Amino acid sequence: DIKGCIFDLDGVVVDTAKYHYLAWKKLGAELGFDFTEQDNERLKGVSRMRSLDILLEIGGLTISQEEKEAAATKKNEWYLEFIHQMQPDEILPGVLDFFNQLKENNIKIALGSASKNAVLILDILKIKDYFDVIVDGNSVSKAKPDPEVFTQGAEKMGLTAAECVVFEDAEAGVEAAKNGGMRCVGIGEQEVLSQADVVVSGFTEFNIENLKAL
Ligand code: B16
Ligand code: MG
Repeated sequence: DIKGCIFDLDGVVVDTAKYHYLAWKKLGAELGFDFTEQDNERLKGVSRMRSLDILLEIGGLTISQEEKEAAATKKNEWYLEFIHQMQPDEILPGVLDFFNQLKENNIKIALGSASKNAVLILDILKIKDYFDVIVDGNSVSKAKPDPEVFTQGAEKMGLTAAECVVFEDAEAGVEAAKNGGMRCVGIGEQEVLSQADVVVSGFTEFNIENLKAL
């Protein structure tokens, strides 16, 4: 029986990728190179420092550790300016409906995100109270596809991996769920997320009956 659902944040609950993109693009411009929306695809689900390494690789730049820390801090400050302007109506379609169905069925809700800003984002979207457990970039040491973020989520809910279902939009996130022995619903495209047990375009296509049938 499914007793808990673990949600990735960016790309599953809300599209913060567009704000990450604008902030990385600004940093790239400052460093003297262009950063495209296509480049940004490579940063989805990836930690902040690893994202910076990818950005620098795209720009063909090498900088010191100290400069990297400063650049990442700057990017995050720009990102936070966008985040603070977000509105609850930016929650992706069908998400709140699905959360309410889970509550009615006594299924626990956890967050499993790589973001260090996750709690702030849930606060701004006014949905923090839905979550029984929050695991984010501040509590994990190993990045997806390592299953740590999801296994911590299951443990904190007091559940086994087999009792949990993960919702993920990134390939590495789907891999992380499978590495943790969990069922996984991919949010996005079948070709990219083929390791997931089922792939849907979003929560307008997925309800509690679909969950029970997994
Ligand atoms: P921060 P997720 C990830 O969120 C984003 O997809 C990724 O682009 C970002 O670099 C990462 O969070 C870290 O975010 O800079 O806020 O710590 O998909 O794991 O919810
Ligand atoms: Mg994601």
